[in-house]
Amino acid sequence: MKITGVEAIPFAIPYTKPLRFASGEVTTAEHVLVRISTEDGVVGTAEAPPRPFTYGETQASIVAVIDTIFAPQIVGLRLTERELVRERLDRTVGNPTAKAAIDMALWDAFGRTTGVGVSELLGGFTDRMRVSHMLGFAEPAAMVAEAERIVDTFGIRTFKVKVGRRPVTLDTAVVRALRDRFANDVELYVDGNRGWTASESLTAMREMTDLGLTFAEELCPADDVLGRRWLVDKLDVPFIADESVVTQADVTREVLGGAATAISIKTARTGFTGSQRTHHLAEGLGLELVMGNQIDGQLGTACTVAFGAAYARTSRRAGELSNFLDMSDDLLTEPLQIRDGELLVRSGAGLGVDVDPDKLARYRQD
Ligand code: MUC
Ligand code: MG
Repeated sequence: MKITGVEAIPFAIPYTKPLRFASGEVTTAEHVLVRISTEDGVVGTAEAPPRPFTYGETQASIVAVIDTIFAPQIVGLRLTERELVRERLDRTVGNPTAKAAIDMALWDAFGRTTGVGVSELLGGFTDRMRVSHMLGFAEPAAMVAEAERIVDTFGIRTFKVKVGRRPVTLDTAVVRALRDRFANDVELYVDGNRGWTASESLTAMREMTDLGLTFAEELCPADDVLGRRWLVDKLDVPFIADESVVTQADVTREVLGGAATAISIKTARTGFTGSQRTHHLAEGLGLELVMGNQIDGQLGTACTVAFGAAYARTSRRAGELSNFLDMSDDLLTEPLQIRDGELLVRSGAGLGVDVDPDKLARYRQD
């Protein structure tokens, strides 16, 4: 089970439709495929999605930190020495998605070595999750039409609506149009990606009180410390912390400080090992959890559903598992399929998915 190689391969696959939100936009999935090989000839894989507007990482920085710092630190360790891996990687601050992809590739390799699925290794609670779809910025009519297509084609009935534009009525009109169109047949929540101030957020949430929102996510920056506490105190729905809770210490700080009341777990930023820690912390604190999407490709989505389905608390709510639908292609030999609003965990050892070598050859950038 000894690690013999760590590769970081940049690849780029265009989106058919860009995703726009308050902190940025994505037009091409410029991700990094991480492959970990062992002395037994096993290869574990995961993907890192660079999000400079969220974590400061770029595709080039992820490749560089893995090639020059992380790979030399972990080659020679055993797959089971995850705590040692974590301790070594954490000597470098930041770089969450690079670290997470290494962690998840290790779990995939361990599952393949032992012949057990990662989701079973993590907790094995269920084999599926309901799916929540993220609606990026557009005019109200276009966002309603997109939601109709997603309901009709995939049976998805939970939507996270991107908000955070000015004036706030641009976005509240979208949410109202969705509620008018679907009545109570869909679940709706909003994510501001820090686009509004605390007072704009409260104005918007008051304007939407009759619309039955389930959650509000990261409407204003956590760094507006007192403003955010003031806002969260006034809301009557749980306030999800997403990009403000990269580490478990962040979760503790934001929740105990009154700046969040629920947590988004993204395997793309905390891997499986860190996501377990966040899950257990949230359980101890009695917080609701949502499995978030770091605008993942299919490999990243397979990781999210493997983790989310592993626990009761992460599979209770619909998970954000559908952004890959807007990509023009992907790397897997067998594409993920969302049916009747659900995504199944892949059976098979490890993550249960394989990268198609021809597709990787077509999209790799090195
Ligand atoms: C999300 O939940 O915020 C958009 C920006 C980002 O960091 O993640 C995505 C989705
Ligand atoms: Mg978010």
